[in-house]
Amino acid sequence: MEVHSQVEVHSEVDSADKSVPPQSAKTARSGDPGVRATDRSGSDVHPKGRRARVLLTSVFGPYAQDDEFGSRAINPMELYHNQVTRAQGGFSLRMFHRSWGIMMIQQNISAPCTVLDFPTREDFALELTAHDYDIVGISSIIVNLGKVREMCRMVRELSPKSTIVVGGHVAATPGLEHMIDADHIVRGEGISWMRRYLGEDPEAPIRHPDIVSGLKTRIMGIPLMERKGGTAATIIPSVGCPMGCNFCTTSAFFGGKGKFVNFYETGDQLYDVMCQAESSLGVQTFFVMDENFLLHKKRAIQLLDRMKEGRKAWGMAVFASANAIRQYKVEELVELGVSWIWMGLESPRSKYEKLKGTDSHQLTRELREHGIRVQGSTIIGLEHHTPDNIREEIEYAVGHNTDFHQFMLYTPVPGTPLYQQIASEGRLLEGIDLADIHGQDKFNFRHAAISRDDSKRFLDWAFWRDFERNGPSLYRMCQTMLQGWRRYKNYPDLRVRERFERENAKLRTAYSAALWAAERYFRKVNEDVSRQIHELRREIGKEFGTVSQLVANVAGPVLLWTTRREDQRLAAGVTYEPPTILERRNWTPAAGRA
Ligand code: B12
Ligand code: SF4
Repeated sequence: MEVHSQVEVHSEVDSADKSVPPQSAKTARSGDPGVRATDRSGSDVHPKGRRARVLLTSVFGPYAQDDEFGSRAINPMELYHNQVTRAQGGFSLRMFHRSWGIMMIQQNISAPCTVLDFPTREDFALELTAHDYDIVGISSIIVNLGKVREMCRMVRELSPKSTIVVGGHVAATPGLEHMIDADHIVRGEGISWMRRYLGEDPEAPIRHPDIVSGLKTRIMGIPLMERKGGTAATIIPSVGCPMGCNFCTTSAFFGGKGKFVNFYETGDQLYDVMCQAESSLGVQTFFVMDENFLLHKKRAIQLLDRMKEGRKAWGMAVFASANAIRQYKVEELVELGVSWIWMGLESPRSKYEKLKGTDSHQLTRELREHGIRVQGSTIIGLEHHTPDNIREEIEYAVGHNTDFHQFMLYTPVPGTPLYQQIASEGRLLEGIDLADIHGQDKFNFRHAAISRDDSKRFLDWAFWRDFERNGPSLYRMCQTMLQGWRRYKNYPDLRVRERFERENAKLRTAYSAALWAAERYFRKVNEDVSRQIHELRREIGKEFGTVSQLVANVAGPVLLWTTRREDQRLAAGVTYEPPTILERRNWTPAAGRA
């Protein structure tokens, strides 16, 4: 097996039964909106069936730069620094996430399959020429369409016999078949599509891959050590969301209002998947990638029952809408291990169903008091926003004092009801490159009251104001953790005590040092935040005694120095890119023979 320069290679040779002949195509799983938009091969099943060699790849980098393929410096391949903590300088959380869609597909087909994640163009070219791939599957979202076009061109040139399949959210682009040279464009759920295409049973149970949720984490200028079990495992129970908010691409892509695709219907199934991740990855914490995990209460409660039976002190980061959260008592969430919730806080005046009847300020406060970190998500530039009311609305959002806050421009993205509506009103701006329609720069439509340039100014101001008023997210997280610790350290359920003990161990050590550094850092630039951090440090000292103070005094100055150095690096234009990763499955030397 070749090793590309700077490429991390993971390999697993799986003894899938190759003696079974290809089956005829079956109907998709219920709820599967997979659509074949173009089919130049004229066949539903690849002639080689499950013996076909498959390459699944994400689009090429580097990402955090402006280039002709659609990379944008403002749109790095990072969750937090892109959309959440980008104004927090050296305190911004830097982290990458793998392309889970293609990992899921790879795990659920029996054909020999390579996943190439975050390649450079050179890596991609090398892989195409090193092996005879029958199928090249490219995964992308809409902003990266220019890269898909280039990758299709490269496949035609370097591996002309390969069938090109394009999937992921990019498939929602109207007229995509005329923009790229692909054989199949797959809309919606991809596992069942690929299984069908390989002559496998599209309805077979879903096998979950082992996924470490984040990689190359860095904060305050320090890369965090990567050790087994140190990072949460990603679990993907379903895709889509039945709430169907008009702007929501994920919901629209998997069927829209009232629809979604479940990979695991029951809490029992989910429990088994989590046990598997626990034993293979050594984790106790899970990043549950489901747009609205708590909405499915029966499944969540069944999972809780199994966790109690199995004495699991697991922690869980979830996405959930306010209406879904309100179905539970907060103690129930705590017992379920929910330690972090990503919640939409669109606007007090918005009409989204999920927020109806909720005092989101009060809900946020309550969750934090119970040790649940809250990541709010607020949209800038809703229809009712004007230059006169938007500052007040941003203040309202920032006033939630969430641990993290994502801001995003109201953006009609192709494939959504909002896009159709704005298009039919003739309000889409012409000549905007798809690479710039991502919600972190400027409007792509004519807003009744806010200009395109002002949209960026307001968005930037929201990030800045949140940081100015509430301080670094790291500090807010520590605040929530301490509140949770105080409330639950003597809780009757041992699992809950164990989890809080585990999660809060860092408050005594690394976080104490980080807070020492943060307090000093802000003394000159934001006295108020510095005072708040000082107060928290005093409380932590009271709770954990001299150990935390000792660690803070020794390691704090180092962190202060690394944070300032990081600020300088960022000011000098340093950016971060994910590593290229190559993983093979069902791969034997014969399978890979060119
Ligand atoms: C993780 C994630 C990221 C990661 C990227 C990880 C990566 N390696 O690419 C990070 C955090 C970096 C990220 C960044 C961005 N993201 Co993002 N991200 C997600 C998120 C939360 C999860 C994706 C996921 O894994 N889902 C679970 C898997 C199983 O689903 P899936 O990827 O859709 O895959 C399924 C199908 O689509 C299909 N499929 C996928 N690939 C392929 C390939 C083939 C060949 C086939 C046949 C099928 C197929 O099969 C899969 C199984 O059913 C989604 C929201 C969501 N819930 O999906 C947003 C989402 C994909 N992101 C989105 C956006 C807009 C962005 C940003 C532009 C945001 C921004 N402005 O800040 C940036 C772009 C960065 C960049 N330079 O490219 C949008 C995409 C919108 C669109 N229509 O294109 C989404 C849907 C969020 C949203 N609702 O707005 N993102
Ligand atoms: S609740 Fe969230 S995930 Fe569901 S449709 Fe609305 S924005 Fe999308």
